[in-house]
Amino acid sequence: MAEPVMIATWPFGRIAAEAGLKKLNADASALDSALVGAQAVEDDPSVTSVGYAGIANSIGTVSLDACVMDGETLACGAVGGLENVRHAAAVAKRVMEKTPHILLVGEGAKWFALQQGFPLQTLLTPESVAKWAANKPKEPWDDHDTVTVLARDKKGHLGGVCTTSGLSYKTPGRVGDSPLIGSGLYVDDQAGAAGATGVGEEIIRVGGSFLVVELMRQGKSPQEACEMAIRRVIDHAIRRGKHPASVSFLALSPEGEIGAACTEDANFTFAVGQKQAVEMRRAKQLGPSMK
Ligand code: SD4
Repeated sequence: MAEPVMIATWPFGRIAAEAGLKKLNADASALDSALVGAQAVEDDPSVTSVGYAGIANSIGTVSLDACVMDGETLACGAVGGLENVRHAAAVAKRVMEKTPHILLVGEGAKWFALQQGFPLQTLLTPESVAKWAANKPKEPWDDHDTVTVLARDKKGHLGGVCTTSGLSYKTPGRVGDSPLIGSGLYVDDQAGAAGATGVGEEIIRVGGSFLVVELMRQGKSPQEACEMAIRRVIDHAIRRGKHPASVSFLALSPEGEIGAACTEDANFTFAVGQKQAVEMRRAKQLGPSMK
């Protein structure tokens, strides 16, 4: 029997890891457990960048991106630009289970969610509206954070979930890395699982999570793979004459080994749930000078 492990991004990853680890320890699959963890964050109004009470786009609409992936079967599903449904990750899982497709967006994703019995509701709260009205950042990427949850279950299978309201004040219609399989998340039992958080455009540009998993497939440890992918992000920024944006990668090997790395701007912490306990760790930060 494999030792269950769950890792999840940012301080609110603790909420995910605590909820998800209980499921893992109760013999649930990696994907189901990761979904329970991610959903606990989607439901928490104190988390203002995921699900209910997520920060709105430039016209005050909360628009969610999410995906799920199963490492045993490579089954996956995703939603982009989903409005008025708080459990975006669960809708993504239904896309995986109930349709021949992988990604549904916008009105179509909402229509599908409704058809599947998900209630429609406003995702705004008095507090999130007040924050939106008062705090417009200089750039959309000044206020964000995604929960990405990776898990290994007792059978040794891997699963992952990624869910977010994306960059605050983003352009209406903008979709980030989080619902894109291979960018925000990639999971393959035969190589490993990886997830991302940060400025989605920079993650998409390097095919982030797929890159990390492919590096593991070639024999790199999760830590080495995350660091190599972050160096790729930094290199691409430098080539374009840009300061490297906030980007972080998190990875889990089929053996349960953990890796994490981030750019200097990210200051990335993540939760690790193992046995009965959850602890917070800080990712290795890489700057241009450390290339
Ligand atoms: C996005 N990657 O929409 C998400 C935002 C995020 O930490 O993860 N922020 O680009």
